[in-house]
Amino acid sequence: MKILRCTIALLFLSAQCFGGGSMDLDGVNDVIEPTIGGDTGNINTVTFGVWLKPRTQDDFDGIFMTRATNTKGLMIGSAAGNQLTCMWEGTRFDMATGMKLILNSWNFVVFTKDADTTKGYLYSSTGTSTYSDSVSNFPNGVTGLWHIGQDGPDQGPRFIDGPMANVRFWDRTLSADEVQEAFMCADSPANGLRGQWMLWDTGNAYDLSGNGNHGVPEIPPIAVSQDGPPMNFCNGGAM
Ligand SMILES: [Ca+2]
Repeated sequence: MKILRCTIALLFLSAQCFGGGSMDLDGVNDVIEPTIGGDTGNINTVTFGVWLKPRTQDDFDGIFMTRATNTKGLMIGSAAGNQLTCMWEGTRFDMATGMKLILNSWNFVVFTKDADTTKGYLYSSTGTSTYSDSVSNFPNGVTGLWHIGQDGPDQGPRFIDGPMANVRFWDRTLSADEVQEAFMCADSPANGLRGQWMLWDTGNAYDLSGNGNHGVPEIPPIAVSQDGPPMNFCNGGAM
């Protein structure tokens, strides 16, 4: 019975990670908007994770952002050459993380934040890179409207251009080992996950975390693509 349960769990995880592709954001007006509910608002540690395959990238293209209280979230920052950043309480948009997305190729990005530390992880076709510093501050809440694929409303052409999949949001800082597990789809669904949008469901972006933070395309429809994170990422396969 134990073995059967394990098999079912593994099948479920496998299907969760690589079941169906992505939403192919057009870089013009495609943005998906989940609202993070009140019960998930008052947390002081966070982890964000996302798969994306950009065709282009520019300063301030928003990956997973809110402006509900202060501007915060994942974005392509303004440090030289479009470096990835985890913007926080209106600051850190110009962090020199040294991490840059590879165009036209799948990238897995994770940032963690707590009161003392900001850490970044990038898995791409050119290898794995990490970032860490001791500049941080407590989140001032994460409740409210978030934007998958744009900096925020009325922020000009700050849209992601290309496929995105499996946007995840945790209420704690994942360790480096746990980030590796998330990359390999070996992590448990019940590990502090507060939002998970696979983005391969037609027309909508359902939150699979169980917290009901479903996303809505602001201007539907957004194209659903079969181009998803490649199978060979799973189980540590070569990129
Ligand atoms: Ca569109």
